[in-house]
Amino acid sequence: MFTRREALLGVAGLATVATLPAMQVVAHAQEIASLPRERVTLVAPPHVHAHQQVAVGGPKVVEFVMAIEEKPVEIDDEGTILQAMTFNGSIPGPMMVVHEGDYVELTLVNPDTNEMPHNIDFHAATGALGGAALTHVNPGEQVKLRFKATRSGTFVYHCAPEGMIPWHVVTGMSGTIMVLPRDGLKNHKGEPVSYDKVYYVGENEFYIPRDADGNFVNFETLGDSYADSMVAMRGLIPTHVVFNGRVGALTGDNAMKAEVGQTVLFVHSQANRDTRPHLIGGHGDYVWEEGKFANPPARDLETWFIRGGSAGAALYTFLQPGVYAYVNHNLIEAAELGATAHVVVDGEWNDDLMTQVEAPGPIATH
Ligand SMILES: [Cu+2]
Repeated sequence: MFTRREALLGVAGLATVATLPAMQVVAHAQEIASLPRERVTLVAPPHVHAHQQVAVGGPKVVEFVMAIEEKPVEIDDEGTILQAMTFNGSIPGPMMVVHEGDYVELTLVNPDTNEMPHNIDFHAATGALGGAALTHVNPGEQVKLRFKATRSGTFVYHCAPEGMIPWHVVTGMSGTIMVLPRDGLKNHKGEPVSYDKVYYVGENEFYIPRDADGNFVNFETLGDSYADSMVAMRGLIPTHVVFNGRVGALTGDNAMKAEVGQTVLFVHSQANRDTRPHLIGGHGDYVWEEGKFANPPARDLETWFIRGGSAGAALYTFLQPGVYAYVNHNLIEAAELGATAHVVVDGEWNDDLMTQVEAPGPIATH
């Protein structure tokens, strides 16, 4: 346990964990300085910034900038407010894409309009608590971290300030980085596979405190929400389970879109809790459940399992038009708590795959 003041200020001790041997730093800095650089502008999920699937040329340094934004966010149609903490203003934070062997160089900005210290732990990075020990920033500070993407796959990143990690994560501070193999994705036979589009679905569960009458409490500030939120979180029963920060975020005008014949890569993260994506009426042709592209993908999956604290990837070529529901197949969480998205697919119906042989009518006597 820690006091409110400690919660707000964080514990600065982590910043001293990692010191690097000076000689090595100079040698590597010279090597890295000779690499080409690319500055990428991140986009809000479910969209993903433009990228090559097969790397062109050798390793490079890929620069990203993310600003942390604390803000109230409406998370359902009933006006329930989450005092959220976000990477770049979205829940989840934006997806970054690089290739294995590239260097990720992130500038993490904590504007002075925020109340809290923050940092970032990349599951794709090696050492210093995934970078968390080197990126602690108070309001009004920024920091720059560079790490080498040595393993391919989809990996979660999340905020991890000492003493406050679960609160920051379940109020919005997680996202995904996808490290593609330099020669692109491969199927179970090692043959190249590619996608026409990619969508990033970040799943979050929220724990909104209730008042004595059972109504959700709308707190005035992030700090005010802390103590009651911790009590609700310790009960481990979420009030909302949502994709992309809000009940229905990926439905209606914001539904994901595809065409018959298009191959879509769905990247799905959950930084805190297990989940089980399922595309109703479709499949996962190739699924990297653990999200790690060095392993062959599973084929023809109906539902795939995403471990809390990880991101997985599923590749599917749409064969029929229509509105598909993309759900967490804990159906209570999908239908009652919010974890349902839609994929609207245009194209021609294939009646070889499915047809209604007889329309509904009176029961026939045989
Ligand atoms: Cu944070």
